[in-house]
Amino acid sequence: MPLESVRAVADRIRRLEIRGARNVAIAAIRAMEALAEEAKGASGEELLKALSEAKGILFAARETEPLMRNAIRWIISQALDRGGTDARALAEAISSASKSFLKSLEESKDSIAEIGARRIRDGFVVLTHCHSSTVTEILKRAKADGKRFEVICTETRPLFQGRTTAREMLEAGIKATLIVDSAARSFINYADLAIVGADAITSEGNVVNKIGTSAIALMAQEARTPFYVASELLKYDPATAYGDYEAIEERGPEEVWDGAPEGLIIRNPAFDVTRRDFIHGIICEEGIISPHSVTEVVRRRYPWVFDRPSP
Ligand code: RI2
Repeated sequence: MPLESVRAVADRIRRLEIRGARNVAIAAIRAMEALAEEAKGASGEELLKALSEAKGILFAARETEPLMRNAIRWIISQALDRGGTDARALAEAISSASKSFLKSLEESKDSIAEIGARRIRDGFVVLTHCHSSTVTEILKRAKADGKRFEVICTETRPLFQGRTTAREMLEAGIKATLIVDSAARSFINYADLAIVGADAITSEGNVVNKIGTSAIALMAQEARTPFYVASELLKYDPATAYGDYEAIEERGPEEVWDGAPEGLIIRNPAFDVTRRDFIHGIICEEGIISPHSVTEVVRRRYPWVFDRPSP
């Protein structure tokens, strides 16, 4: 099977045309649905081989994407359980598992928005970093609930995703201020709350998010500004429970300085790790939980996550 849809989506993820952990996972799930469609006429053996290849291609697109990996693993395990080796049954199982995963992602987003919006009070200033669709959903829900508040967005070098957040806020009728990343320390004192998204949550309750997040968490601690992370529990990476470190994607130097002098070393990690001690709470579909309890909560709610993952 040619796997065209899967390759095309993986390319778009790699080039950051699709970004944000949720959007990446959704696009990958849709690619699996497309694969099931394309499988008409293929044998069970061909489809099983294609599934394994598709998984490899999608996993390799970006490395710090446990939500996508959990989703793909779950869909494949459902397909194998329900479809066996029959091509048609396998394709149907992939398609229905994909739909049900997408539905549960929507439900989680809705719960997180409802719970997170309650943390925002009238008159609040909320600081956020980068662009997280989970965070913007909370802010839009708070606005829909009639809260009056404003948002400070860091621009988020080098790719300026903060501009996306700022634009989205304006479109939602929310007052927004954009600052350069290095102004965060000057503005954290005006903030009543900081909320950021997550790309990955480790077994120790540490959070991997866009580079610069951990500095903001430190500042928030010093300024006594509560710092929250908004995330689906399925951004939990089970591999960290088995001893692996979460991989931190390092991107190309041209994103930082295109045309830099030859010989200059440029480092461009996409993410950093915020220790759990700096996080007031993780706003997730289960409620607001302590990062210390995340492994127990995931184990109770999504026990399959801990099925020893194939690499
Ligand atoms: P949602 C983004 O990473 C940001 O780090 C953001 O906080 C996180 O994904 C989660 O986004 P990137 O893909 O899943 O822009 O909340 O590198 O949309």
